Amino acid sequence: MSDSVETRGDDRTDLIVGDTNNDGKPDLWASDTDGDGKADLFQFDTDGDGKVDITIVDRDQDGNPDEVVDGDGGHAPQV
Ligand SMILES: [Ca+2]
Ligand SMILES: [Ca+2]
Ligand SMILES: [Ca+2]
Repeated sequence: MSDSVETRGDDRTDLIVGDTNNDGKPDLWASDTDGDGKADLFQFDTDGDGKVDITIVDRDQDGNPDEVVDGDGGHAPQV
């Protein structure tokens, strides 16, 4: 179980979905949770199993992480 993190909003729009290791599966997400078009939730699948390993929340959207947790933080990407 991973800790759950609080995000700015309850919506989720994936602004960026990346496949950094080119295995055909997404492993990087930058998402907007409050509908203002700016990313405030960043997630990384570092071991390539399709599940998020690190979740970073930038709650004030200043570009600096405000909270970092292991796992998806209760915000698993929609596949
Ligand atoms: Ca946002
Ligand atoms: Ca993983
Ligand atoms: Ca911040």
